[in-house]
Amino acid sequence: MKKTLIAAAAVAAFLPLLASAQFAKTEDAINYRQSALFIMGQHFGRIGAMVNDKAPFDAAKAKESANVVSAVGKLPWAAFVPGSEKGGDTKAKPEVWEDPGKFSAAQDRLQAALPKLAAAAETGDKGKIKEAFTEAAGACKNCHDSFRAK
Ligand code: ASC
Repeated sequence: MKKTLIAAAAVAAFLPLLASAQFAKTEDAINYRQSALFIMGQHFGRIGAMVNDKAPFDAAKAKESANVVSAVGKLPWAAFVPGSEKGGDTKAKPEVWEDPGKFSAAQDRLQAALPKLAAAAETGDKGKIKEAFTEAAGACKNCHDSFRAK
């Protein structure tokens, strides 16, 4: 029991290090999260254009983009590693690291919204997709407002 506790404490102590170790350097972590967010923005934007009548609605394309956003939306967060507050052209605010609970809650809001967007896209119903898109856009904006510099 005691050994287990000591082992758990040791693992917990090194967790930030393990997370950081996924990236060879700080710039890689910043590039990784920015790349994932860029792909998300591209595909999210395509859905937005369609549901807001800026582009012809194509159910198959909406579905493809929703699936991309849903999958890639899982990726950026692990790249906000300690020490990557600076070191590239990051727009991440210090609050990402200063208020991890709030940052985590903002991620949870997106993670709740994205499967709904994917499910709505599965139906091919433009109205349902628009509704789910709006909810997801709210989650994007919520996080940007608090954690991304303009
Ligand atoms: C987009 C995009 C975002 C979000 C955000 C929603 O299309 O690239 O970051 O929507 O603007 O408010």
